[in-house]
Amino acid sequence: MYKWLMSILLVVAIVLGGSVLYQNISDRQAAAEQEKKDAGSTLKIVASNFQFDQAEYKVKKGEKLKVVFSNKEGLHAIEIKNLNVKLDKENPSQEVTFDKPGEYELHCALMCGVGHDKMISKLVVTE
Ligand SMILES: [Cu+2]
Repeated sequence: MYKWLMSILLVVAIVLGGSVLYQNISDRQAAAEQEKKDAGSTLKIVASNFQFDQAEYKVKKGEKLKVVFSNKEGLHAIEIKNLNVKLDKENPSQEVTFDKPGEYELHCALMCGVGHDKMISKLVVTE
């Protein structure tokens, strides 16, 4: 009788332990996948004196992106021509879906100094 009870308990313990472990793994997998998704859906634009961190930013048509702007040096703002994207220090992110393929001018939208006019990059929306 005692032996029988012990083996039942043992089986219960194994099943419980196994399901907790499984739950843990699948939770972690889900979190990792979500993280990947988040990372993939952000377009980061960093400004310094007097340029942006990339001369050309590429995005895919139809992809919903969170455009995040930040200043690494100096005080700047951005505007993407014809796309109604305007970001600055107070309003640094915006969710955008780029629908029309093409090349768009991305420039500094805040008079920041002598190099202001040179702060122009390109945003390319590909099919
Ligand atoms: Cu500027």
